[in-house]
Amino acid sequence: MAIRSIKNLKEFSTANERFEGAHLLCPGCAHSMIVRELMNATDDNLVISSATGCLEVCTAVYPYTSWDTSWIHIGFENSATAVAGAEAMYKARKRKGTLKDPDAPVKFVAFGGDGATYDIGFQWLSGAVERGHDFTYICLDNENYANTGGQRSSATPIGAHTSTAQAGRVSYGKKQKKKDMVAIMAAHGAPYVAQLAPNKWKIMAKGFQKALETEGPCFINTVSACTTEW
Ligand SMILES: Cc1ncc(C[n+]2csc(CCOP(=O)(O)OP(=O)(O)O)c2C)c(N)n1
Repeated sequence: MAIRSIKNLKEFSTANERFEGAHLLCPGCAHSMIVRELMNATDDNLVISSATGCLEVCTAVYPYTSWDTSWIHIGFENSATAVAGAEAMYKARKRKGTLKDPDAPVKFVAFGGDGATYDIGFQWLSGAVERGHDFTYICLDNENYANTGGQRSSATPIGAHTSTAQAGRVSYGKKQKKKDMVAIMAAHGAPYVAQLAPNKWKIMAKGFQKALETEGPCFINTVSACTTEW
């Protein structure tokens, strides 16, 4: 795998412009920082899928796209399945010798919000990890269903105020604890799992590179500050 040097932030952050700036994510939203950092972490070709959520609705507003790479938009629930299917097809075509450039290095990456990952896409993610596809799943964990108005998810921490778990006279907010998704993915036997955040950009970049070069299904939960709902 072609790994980018992560010594210098300025060089690293402009290394590989495959995610265009003119998207509609909120100012300060960490989703775009996480995506850009992942795409800057390698020079390999990327096949990316995005679940429905803030990332998808803000980066693919017809007829424009921010994605200067292969990109699949799929339903809220099955980002993992979409990229696992692409990976299986790639392997099959490589075996049959029908790829145009069989030696070009390619990595498969699925993005999903916490609603897509912890709740509605949970069984699809679990299946793709159990089958052992060679891909990296990155959860953009802003701890709520931001795209649809800030509803609670199972990644929302206890006590948080959301539009469907309100704090006030009757309740202190969400009553359940945050689901430990990283532990659940580790229990699947995933060869690499991590919890990362863009405030420590070098650590996050190293984690991305580790996941991309590790064979098999890797899972990274990235904490993505939500400027609208937090
Ligand atoms: C099966 C299904 N249920 C509900 C929706 C409506 N929906 C679209 S995006 C979204 C919220 C996404 O939340 P999350 O995955 O946390 O990503 P975020 O928008 O916070 O980045 C919902 C509920 C849908 N598109 N499909």
